[in-house]
Amino acid sequence: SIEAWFMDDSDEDHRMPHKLNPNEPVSLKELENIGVFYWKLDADIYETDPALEKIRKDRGYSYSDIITIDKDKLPNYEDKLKMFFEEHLHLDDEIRYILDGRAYFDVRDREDRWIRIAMTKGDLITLPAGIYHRFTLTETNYTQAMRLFVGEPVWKAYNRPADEFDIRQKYVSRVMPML
Ligand code: KMT
Ligand code: NI
Repeated sequence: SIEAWFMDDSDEDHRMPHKLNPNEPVSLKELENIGVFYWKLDADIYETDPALEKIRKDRGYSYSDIITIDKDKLPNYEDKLKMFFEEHLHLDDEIRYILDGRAYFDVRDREDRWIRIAMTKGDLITLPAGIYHRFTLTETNYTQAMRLFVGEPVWKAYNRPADEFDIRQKYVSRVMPML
């Protein structure tokens, strides 16, 4: 199952785990409450996997590509990682399937605390449109991920603050209806 936890607020290297002491884990249920969904798949067979095909068909994920995040393989590696780690949102869901290596996705909870989601090979996650989040490699400095999208991909990120966007307000009213 997935491993997630509330982050400490130290400024040390963000590729380290940043767990609280004692650790405060976050359950899959809590992630679902903020619109984050997760599947475990067999990444060794991603090219022919019927389970992946079914998710793609059911959810309309018509587009896919593969990004390798490695210093020697990704053009503008440092700039891209810096951008990915800026807190941002998108107008569409962010769907990522880890084929190799490791990565962290950090998402804000309802009280604006950071939850860190540890992703390893075979983990597929969907972050809802409008959620504030960021991405980093781990201390292993390498991952390969499939990026999925409904229709033609739009990668544009809007850095926080982006509270006036319709998609943000829709997201907030969906997951925080009492506010
Ligand atoms: C994003 O928008 O946060 C990303 O694309 C993260 C990097 S893709 C593995
Ligand atoms: Ni993003």
